[in-house]
Amino acid sequence: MRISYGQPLARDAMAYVLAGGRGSRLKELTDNRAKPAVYFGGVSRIIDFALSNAINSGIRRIGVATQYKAHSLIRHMNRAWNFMRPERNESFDILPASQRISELLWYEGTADAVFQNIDIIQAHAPKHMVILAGDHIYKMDYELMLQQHVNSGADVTVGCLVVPKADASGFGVMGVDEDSVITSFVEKPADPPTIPGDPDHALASMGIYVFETEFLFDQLRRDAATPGSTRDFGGDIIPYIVKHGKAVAHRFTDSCVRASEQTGEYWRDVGTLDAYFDANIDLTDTVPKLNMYDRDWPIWTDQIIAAPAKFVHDEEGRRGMAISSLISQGCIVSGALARRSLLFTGVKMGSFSSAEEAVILPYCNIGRGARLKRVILDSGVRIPEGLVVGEDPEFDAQRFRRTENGVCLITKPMLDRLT
Ligand code: ADQ
Ligand code: ADP
Repeated sequence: MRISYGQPLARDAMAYVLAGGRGSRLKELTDNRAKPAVYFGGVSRIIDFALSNAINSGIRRIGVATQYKAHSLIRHMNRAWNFMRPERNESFDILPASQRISELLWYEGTADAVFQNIDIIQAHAPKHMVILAGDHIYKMDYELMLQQHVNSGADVTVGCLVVPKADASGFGVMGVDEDSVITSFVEKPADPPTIPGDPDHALASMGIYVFETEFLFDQLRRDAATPGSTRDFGGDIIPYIVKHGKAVAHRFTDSCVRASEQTGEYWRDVGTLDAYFDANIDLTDTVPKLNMYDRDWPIWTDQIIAAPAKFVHDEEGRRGMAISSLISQGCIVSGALARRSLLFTGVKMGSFSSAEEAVILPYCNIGRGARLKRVILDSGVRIPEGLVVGEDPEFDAQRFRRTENGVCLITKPMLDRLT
């Protein structure tokens, strides 16, 4: 249940989602689509989490900056997120890097991806800007972060969470005082400073920020005129404000639990194939840490209308079954077995085939007798009859993308090379 604190600040805010990055550690999964467009959890795409959080927090003005291979991302947002009405002072702008400032320049860094669209943001006149990353899986009530921002009198409020020291060098890492004022900020340090009294953990930036709009614009203009700037929030804007102004940390724990029925903290980067695989397969647990069935905090998405998932006996009388699995619309499991697996829209499994710990993206076809274990199948993949993956590491590594944890990513070009 949400707690109301009077006039919501979210109504006068704009969420600005940075969705231009490739996510190169997802390897061939992001060969043709940006990381925010990667499918997650049976029906969603990664960006649906940030966008749903914005809508569920009460924000009604949204901009999304896209750059890298944005085709399926843009198509998805047009289908799923184009319900805002200008009559109600709502807006949804997709902002591809379109060389608005100079015909020679794409978005240089994340700050530039906002700077180049200042005029578009100004037209919507938001009081606050909530800058978000489009590539994380979590539920969070940004209204609470906005309230802290206003109450603390900060120039910028930075969302943060506690991470193990071993993981911290991939983040912006901060030090804070007893009032949560950020006293130091280092972007992706090789040797991350840890939390005083806790040498195993560091306080990491989630890459999400709240600013008063005019202050943000001033900072972006200043940064644009600074020689040598990489035009990045984590690399330039935030460290500058920490040094010259007042930056305050907002703990994720303070606004995640209230966001929904879900108990406990859940935030995942899913930036590597192993992290992506684990986060998906975790959803098949009896009580997963991420509640996707939460009506208080729904994760909106685009779903094509398809026939119900169907489980059939095949002609030889073998049962089609799914155990501890998420099966989407349009799937047919015929005389086959899915266990601890996710079948996204329109997947077909033929007789005597099996999938165990498999993340199967839309419109894949699993041929008769194929056996798949610990796999990620990219969308539209057709697994030939009798193919066995997950039983012979050498065979798998020669043909597919096999990770350290023994997860195999299989894409169409890999299968084309096989035949
Ligand atoms: P990174 O995770 O390295 O660090 P970064 O590459 O800056 O993230 O991308 C942040 C977001 O912006 C992503 O959602 C990405 O898709 C998008 N993006 C990247 N380049 C873009 C561009 N040119 N145009 C539009 N969008 C773009 C950041 C912070 C760290 C923080 C981590 C948390 O810099 O301080 O700890 O996020 O994940
Ligand atoms: P992405 O490019 O992010 O994977 P797309 O929406 O472009 O997402 O499509 C994913 C895959 O699904 C493609 O391989 C496409 O050929 C296939 N596909 C999409 N719609 C259908 C459909 N109605 N029937 C069969 N295959 C489809």
